[in-house]
Amino acid sequence: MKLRTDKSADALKRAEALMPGGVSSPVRAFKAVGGQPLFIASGSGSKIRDIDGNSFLDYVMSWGPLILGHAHPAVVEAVRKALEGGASFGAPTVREIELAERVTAAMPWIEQLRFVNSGTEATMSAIRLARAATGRPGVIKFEGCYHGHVDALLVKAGSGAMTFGAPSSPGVPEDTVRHTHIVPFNDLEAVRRTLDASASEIAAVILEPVVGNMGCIPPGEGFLKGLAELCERQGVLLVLDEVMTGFRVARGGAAERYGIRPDLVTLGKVIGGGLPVGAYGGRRDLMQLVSPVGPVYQAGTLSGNPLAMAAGIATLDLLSAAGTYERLEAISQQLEQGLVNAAAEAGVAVRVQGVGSMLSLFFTDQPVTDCASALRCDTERFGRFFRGMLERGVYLPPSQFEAWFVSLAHSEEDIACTVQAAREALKQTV
Ligand code: HOZ
Repeated sequence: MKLRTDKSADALKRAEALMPGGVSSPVRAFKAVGGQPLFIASGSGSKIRDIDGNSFLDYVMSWGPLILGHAHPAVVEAVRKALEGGASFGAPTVREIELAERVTAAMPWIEQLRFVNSGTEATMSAIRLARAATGRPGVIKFEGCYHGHVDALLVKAGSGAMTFGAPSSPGVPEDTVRHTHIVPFNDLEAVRRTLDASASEIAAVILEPVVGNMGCIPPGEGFLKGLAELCERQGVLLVLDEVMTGFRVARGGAAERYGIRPDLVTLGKVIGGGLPVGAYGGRRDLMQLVSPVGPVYQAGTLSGNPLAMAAGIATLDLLSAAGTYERLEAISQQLEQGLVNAAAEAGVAVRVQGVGSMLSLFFTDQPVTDCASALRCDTERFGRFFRGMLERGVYLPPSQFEAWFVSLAHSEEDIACTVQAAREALKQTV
């Protein structure tokens, strides 16, 4: 299908004059895949429509939050009701309690939490808290994991930083990252060596338990449990960044799925149902150090925003229905298997990797287990595939190093259309 792009092209010119790259977040600019970004007008269920009137099956899903699909009626109604009662007060509201109750019921290792406005704020605050609690400055971070654009964590980072080949950003002073120790993902020995050498200076190990920001990379067998044991032995806090995986790979996130108990957890995306939100929480004794109970300062004008709380409550309530995650898992499996078959038919070597309703199709014939193996993928080919899918009405994340997200709104028919599109688009990449 030939896409109409005149209106998006005009919008891009206007946007570029006003905003770097014409976008509010780098990967959206399509620079890694060629072509120009499309300006989206609306979304409903599994589909989005751009301002030129093209319609797409969406697997970006706002980068993860929209697990129910676009504009779910229950979320729309909850937000409408909240907005009619006032958009923000900068004072406590009962909705914060209601969302906190739902989160802590699903993730009992979160004994207390604090709402913030984004995943970046959540990880930044969790690291500050871990440092304060242990009195140590060091943090172990994994190469290719992305925890938002927090200075101390913007080293060998995934997501847009990896997509644009600037994994460690200028503007982050050397001194700020002096205490950030980088190890390869899935490499327990490297963590052990780092801890053996400097445990007394390490406050925390932070990671995406299932990586979504170098494409989807699952933890190897025993990796998370091994990590939890190492942390416990060395008195180092385990911080799970579940911004992407929380309420996504299981109701209780990756901690539930892999049976581990983190000290601190960061959340975002799904718990805000598509509105800006973040949260960090965990052991009560640690959270009691947060201001105003303790001395660790952190605050925010729009934190616990009523609209975000309302969208989150409506979303988590729908997710608690019996069979929800089984259905998500089944439809995602269907997509993964369909993509594997399509690639085999097209004679293209790919790896399809997924956990729950997150997945990636990597242009490589080798397993992708860490940053080094992700970087060996053929990104040019991914760009051709991306453009071929777009022409066929499928909107994928515009980078090899981002995860696709399946929602409860995706039907079996949507998956069949996607697989058919992939069959054709993969052949074009040869
Ligand atoms: N870095 C985000 C996903 N990993 C993308 C944010 C966005 O462009 O919205």
